[in-house]
Amino acid sequence: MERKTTNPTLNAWLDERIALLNPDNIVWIDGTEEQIEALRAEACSTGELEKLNEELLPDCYLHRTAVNDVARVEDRTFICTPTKEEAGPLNNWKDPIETYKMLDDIARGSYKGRTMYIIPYSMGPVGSPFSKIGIEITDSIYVVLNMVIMTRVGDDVLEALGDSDDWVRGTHCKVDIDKEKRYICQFPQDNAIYSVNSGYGGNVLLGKKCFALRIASYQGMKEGWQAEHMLILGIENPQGETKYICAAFPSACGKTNLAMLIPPEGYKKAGYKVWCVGDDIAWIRKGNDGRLYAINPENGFFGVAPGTNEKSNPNALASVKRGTIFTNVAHNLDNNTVWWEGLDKNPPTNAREWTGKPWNGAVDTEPGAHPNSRFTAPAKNCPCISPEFENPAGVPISAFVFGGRRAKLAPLVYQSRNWNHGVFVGSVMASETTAAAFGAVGVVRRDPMAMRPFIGYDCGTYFKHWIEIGKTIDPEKAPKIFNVNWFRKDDDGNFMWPGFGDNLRVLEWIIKRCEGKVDAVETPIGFMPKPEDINLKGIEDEVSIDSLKEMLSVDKNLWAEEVAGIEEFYKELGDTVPKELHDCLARLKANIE
Ligand code: GTP
Ligand code: SPV
Ligand code: MN
Repeated sequence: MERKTTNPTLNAWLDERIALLNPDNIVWIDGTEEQIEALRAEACSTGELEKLNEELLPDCYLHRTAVNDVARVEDRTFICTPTKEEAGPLNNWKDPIETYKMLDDIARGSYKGRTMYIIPYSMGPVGSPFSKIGIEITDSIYVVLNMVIMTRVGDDVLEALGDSDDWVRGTHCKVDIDKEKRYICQFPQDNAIYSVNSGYGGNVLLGKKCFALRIASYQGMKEGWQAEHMLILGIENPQGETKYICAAFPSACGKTNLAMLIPPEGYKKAGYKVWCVGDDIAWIRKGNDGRLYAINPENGFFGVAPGTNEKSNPNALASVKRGTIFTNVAHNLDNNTVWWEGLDKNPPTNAREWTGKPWNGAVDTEPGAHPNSRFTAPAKNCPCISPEFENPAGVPISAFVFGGRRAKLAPLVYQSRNWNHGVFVGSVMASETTAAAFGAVGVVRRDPMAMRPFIGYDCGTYFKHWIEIGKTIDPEKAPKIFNVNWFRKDDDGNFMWPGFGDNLRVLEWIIKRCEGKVDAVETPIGFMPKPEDINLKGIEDEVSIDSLKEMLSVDKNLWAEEVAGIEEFYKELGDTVPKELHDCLARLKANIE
């Protein structure tokens, strides 16, 4: 093999991997346009990609995964630590030694007749003190082309790595896309990831959930920083000052939409602007001034396609107009473009649905796009990408916001009393499940900090890490912590809150709270807005003041049930749940009674 680096641990690992996987060819990905263009052409020649209309969607491609391989597989995702306790009760656990052996047996010889691509990538701007380097080997051009969009790839990454041993080993093998032998395994103590028998997004773009959340959350716990499933956005007020918010919502619960929101008319006129720093993952650490700073370790968006339209998220739509890979959407054969449910009211009549079968767009047949169909778009395409996107020092965080899909119970917004109570609020999050992972959709489950499938170690210890971080920040400088719920439904099952751009109305209250510019009402669960402090100008027809009052009410009977649910959850998590959180739970229980 061609040696591209003197790095001894990298060279030794590659030698060992090559001997095991037995590729016909080996290609180092250098990230140059010529190399990428050649790979696109090759993928088109084999049908792995289809080139879309060059005028309407320049440099855009369509990819279909196997029908059985369309989402993350949480039941086949494992944290492999020497003891089961280290992985904790929410993770599937396997013994590392046995698991390496099992995976090697599955992967052995599987690159025969194929090419091994070696992808050196950086999570975070190359050279930033926040950033970390990974090497992913894969036999999938689709993975290479997605990683090139989602991360920083190329020779400068190898240069930045030098001879260091601080890099994440990632092995991906398509094998036969056999779902019975599909495994997504993380080895936090070894900085290693091993993914076999899948070709879908979160299972195989190893920089994303596997590294930037599962491995990185463990690294953060050891090294004193945080890796979170959070968007990062900046809100610029009419005076030109920008405040940054990090928000954690579970998969397919609105991060991309919030991160790119367009202010309602009145706000736009007044001069408000929203800037997107990130839509899925935040790496957070304390800066020299004692405040918390966040970077987005990614370089693109792997966003949910269905529901994205000119009204809900025009910035996302603009982002996917060029250089984008679409996965599992419908293919409009009349003009060689793409379509998904909720794009517009005109489904193509001469089309193929996401599996490739002919489709006439009739709404009473099967959907055209898979509910978890996605776009992979470069961050630089986004019209509202923040000028701070590449800032190696990150952006200062004013507020953390937690939220999920709750048809009942959770109010539109409330604020925690202090840091520890905020950690409690995040720890008890619950949300209805979505199509982003295999399994039933719409079932309420506990999803602490939107990290349930992504914490690379024990959940109670992760809460402890949050509490410890709080102790190191001056309370004056600590982000304030909030909870929101855009998904409250009325008795007829309609969403009560218009959501999307109008969510800025709630963020405005949050920012005002951070600046000490607005009062709040103390309730049993925390601080809530006075209804008149949520600006409804322009949406009075959609949201009556009575409806808003209902969204801001605390139903003690429902909350008593919730307390029982939380007690059960904490019991499941065991004795690593910190005392500070048990104290918050006791206080909530007393407040409700
Ligand atoms: P992942 O990429 O899976 O982590 O998801 P995400 O959190 O970025 O979710 P995304 O923004 O893609 O939203 C997923 C779905 O939620 C889309 O179908 C949206 O239409 C819907 N959604 C987003 N924001 C809102 C909102 O404010 N109100 C309502 N009712 N639906 C929303
Ligand atoms: C999620 O499921 O939270 C995603 C998509 O962001 S995936 O990369 O597939 O995990
Ligand atoms: Mn996500």
